[in-house]
Amino acid sequence: MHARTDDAWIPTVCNMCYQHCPIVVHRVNGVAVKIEGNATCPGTQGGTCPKGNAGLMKLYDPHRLKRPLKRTNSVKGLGIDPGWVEISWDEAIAILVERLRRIQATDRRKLAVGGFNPDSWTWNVAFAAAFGTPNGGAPNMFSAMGHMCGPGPHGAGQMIHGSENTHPDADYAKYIIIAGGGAMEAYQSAVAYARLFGDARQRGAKLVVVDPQQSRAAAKADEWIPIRPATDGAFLFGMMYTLVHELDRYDAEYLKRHTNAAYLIGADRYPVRDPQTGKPLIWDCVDNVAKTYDDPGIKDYALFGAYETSGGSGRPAFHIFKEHIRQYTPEWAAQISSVPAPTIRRVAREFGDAAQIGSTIAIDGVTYPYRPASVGGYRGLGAHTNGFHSCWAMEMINMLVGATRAVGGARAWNSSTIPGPDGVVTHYLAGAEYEASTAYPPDSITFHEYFPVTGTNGLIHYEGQAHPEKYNVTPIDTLIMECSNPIITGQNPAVVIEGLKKIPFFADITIYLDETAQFADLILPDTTYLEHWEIVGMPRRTMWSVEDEGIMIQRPIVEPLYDTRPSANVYIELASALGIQTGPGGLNDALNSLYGPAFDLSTPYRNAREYAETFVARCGGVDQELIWKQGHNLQRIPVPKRYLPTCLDGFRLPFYSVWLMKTGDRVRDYMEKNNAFQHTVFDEHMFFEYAPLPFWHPSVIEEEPAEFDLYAINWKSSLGTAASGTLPATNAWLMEIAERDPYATRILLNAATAKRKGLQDGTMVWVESPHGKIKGRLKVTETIHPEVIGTIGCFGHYTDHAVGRGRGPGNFNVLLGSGFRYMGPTSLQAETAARAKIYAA
Ligand SMILES: Nc1nc2c(c(=O)[nH]1)N[C@H]1C(S)=C(S)[C@@H](COP(=O)(O)OP(=O)(O)OC[C@H]3O[C@@H](n4cnc5c(=O)[nH]c(N)nc54)[C@H](O)[C@@H]3O)O[C@H]1N2
Ligand SMILES: Nc1nc2c(c(=O)[nH]1)N[C@H]1C(S)=C(S)[C@@H](COP(=O)(O)OP(=O)(O)OC[C@H]3O[C@@H](n4cnc5c(=O)[nH]c(N)nc54)[C@H](O)[C@@H]3O)O[C@H]1N2
Ligand code: SF4
Ligand SMILES: [Mo]
Repeated sequence: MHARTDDAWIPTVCNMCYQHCPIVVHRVNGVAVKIEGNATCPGTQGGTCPKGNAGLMKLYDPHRLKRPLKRTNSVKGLGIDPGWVEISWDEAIAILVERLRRIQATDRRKLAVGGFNPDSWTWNVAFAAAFGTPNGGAPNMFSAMGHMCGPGPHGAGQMIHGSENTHPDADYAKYIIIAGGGAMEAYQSAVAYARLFGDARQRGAKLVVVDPQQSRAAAKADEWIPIRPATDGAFLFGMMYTLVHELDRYDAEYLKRHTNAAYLIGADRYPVRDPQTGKPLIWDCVDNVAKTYDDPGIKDYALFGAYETSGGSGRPAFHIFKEHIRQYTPEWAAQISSVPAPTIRRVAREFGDAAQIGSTIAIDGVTYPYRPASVGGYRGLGAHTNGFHSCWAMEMINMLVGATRAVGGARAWNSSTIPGPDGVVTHYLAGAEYEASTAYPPDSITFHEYFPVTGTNGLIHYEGQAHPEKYNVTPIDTLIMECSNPIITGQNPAVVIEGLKKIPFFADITIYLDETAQFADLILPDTTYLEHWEIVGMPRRTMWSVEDEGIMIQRPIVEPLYDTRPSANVYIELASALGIQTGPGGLNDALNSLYGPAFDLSTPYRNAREYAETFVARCGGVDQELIWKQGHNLQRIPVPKRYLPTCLDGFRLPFYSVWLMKTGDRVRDYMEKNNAFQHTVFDEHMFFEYAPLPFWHPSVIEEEPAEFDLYAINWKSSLGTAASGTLPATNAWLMEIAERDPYATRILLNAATAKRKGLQDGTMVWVESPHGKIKGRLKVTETIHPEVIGTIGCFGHYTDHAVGRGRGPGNFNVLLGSGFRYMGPTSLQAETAARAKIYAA
């Protein structure tokens, strides 16, 4: 027995996924021995999920990289030995600096910086900005994260309420519909949501989960509604039909006052404007006259009718909406989604009743609108080619009953709304950025000029790099990518490999020699979150997805185990060597634009620790001591910032999206003016989603040949998947649990379907799509829709770094299509479901 010379519980922040739950880590004699939740966090109240708990196995993983590596074999390809040689950090940095100096002096666009490490992505964004390359703004550059994750939900959330995501206000909800979100496992903080949803149900709230498989959320819900993949939009339109056309149930007052639903729309689909002021007009149905939308003398707004005004004739946007959804009856929706029409009608009625339209609630002595019903969802709803419109339909139904930003209704990830034109809120995707970046050929390989309604693309970068002539983009020379393994996590590995081979120089900041690292020229071994200093959380200082805001700081529990360096320190060192750390436009300046003024432009801070300490000193206010003591000063977002009417600052939500329509017109103009249709593979298809109202269109997978009679889907479990670390396959503890779980490493098929196909539980089967096939062991179950084959998580690793190598059902993503056709035409959202068949192996 050794004496305990060191025995401490140290507060820091989890990075086993991006939710950033505060944790405390027990260190004994220099060894981290236990991770627990940090009880001082209002959202998590001291919980962690299984992944958070298993973080020690990441720190002490024997497969971790131990020092920098240089490639000696210039030929890159699958199964080709890179010929790694160990080098010193000095040499590694010198190689990179030399290369970056050359790019700095010639064409700065030739550098791309990306990847997504939830801890430290702000560093690569800031570094790219300071370097002056347009190929870095999206934090997801060249990673899988960009397109496989949330461009559908993010685009729709941004457009409607200025926030990347929408989720139920579980604190006050009475009726929650989750359509395609792994609530309590993945969607929002698993830890906080398990508690919040549990509490809500104990209060009597009803939880309805719409999902092709009986997720853990569905298992804990009052009702599970199995749905055909990629058809949630139809289900939601069917509900809206019932609410509007059958029940006459919608929040007219909310629509009039908090949205632009009463704005008069002309035959050209744009608002009818007052000739004098140029402001949109509404029809005052008491005075029977047109008034500008902001006229303080409005007595009441017309939502229906046709009106002649001095600015032309028009109908209220809501009238147009009602006519538009007349086609979407529950019977129609049932045929598409497989959810029976009576179920759609019943859920719509329950939802409409639960919304308590017209009711109010007093919190802290202030009265707020109370609409305790909402629909939330994430990748299941959005990660399809039609996902942007499905997520938009979710936003519409929430607005329809007055729930968006109301107490008990649909909450936003962040509380910032940006005032836009015509009294309507806008968001960071709109405006100046797009107007400015209209060079042709495009300056960037982000495809931002072609697809302004997305902050996160991904795979299309690889296609642009592999085939620049098809897209008329300038290929890059050097990629610095961090914490990403797109060969496993990307939509289709073949495309990623093709693109990677065409990148002349690729520096990978990683902790494993994973599949993607095999294509690197330089490997910079990172520290894990338990070995470094970092300012974490969204720049706006909220946790990613619990309604807590404040400052969170990671600090090392142990010194870096090997000859590894925190990625932040690499960026700092590079910036310093390149002369872009200080001064206007430098790294410090770029960090200030993300975090608010914290850093002196003239100070050459030496490392991430100095940045973290400066940040706390400048931005921590009276809480500095508290932040150091408990690792954070998180508080619930104050009530007035969360809810209507105060949260909108007098602006309205776009029930009718003029912005999207206008953006479509602008893109078309840009393409036509530049003859881009002649120069690129793009065609009319890229415009069809730009409309003022969402509409139903099937996913591209419905065009696959009929022999692929089933659907294949994949989801994240509480044991892992990706972002970050492709768990459980890279974590010994999680892998051990996964293998004991009867579902986690299997191919799931409904019992009736298995019987029809003569397939027995436990046998080996092939799942084949038009694009690829995987083999695995069958699990026959009642917990999945009869038309659906399911697999959980990311498997299919084939390099030594993953303990899960050769275990599990193979890489689901080989089943997915590739190319622009398999992405959302507006959002570039990857289609993550496939049509497939299943047969005995
Ligand atoms: N445990 C865990 N938590 C995580 C992560 C992780 O790797 N593991 N990663 C984080 C990241 S990066 C993200 S983006 C979030 C994602 O969080 P989620 O969006 O919750 O993640 P998924 O599991 O991909 O999908 C959610 C659900 O959608 C269902 N689904 C699939 N297709 C459809 C469909 O067409 N319609 C409907 N209605 N449902 C469908 C799946 O069965 C699954 O239950 O999680 C974050 N949190
Ligand atoms: N089949 C399937 N594919 C998916 C998903 C899914 O649910 N199923 N989810 C999609 C989603 S939502 C996302 S966001 C993406 C995420 O996909 P990626 O962006 O690829 O992220 P991860 O898989 O989390 O991490 C990949 C690599 O990061 C490295 N890594 C781990 N920890 C660290 C660290 O601390 N520092 C550094 N520098 N490197 C580290 C490891 O080498 C690991 O292989 O995957 C997408 N792909
Ligand atoms: S939800 Fe994510 S951040 Fe929170 S404990 Fe689990 S892995 Fe860590
Ligand atoms: Mo993600």
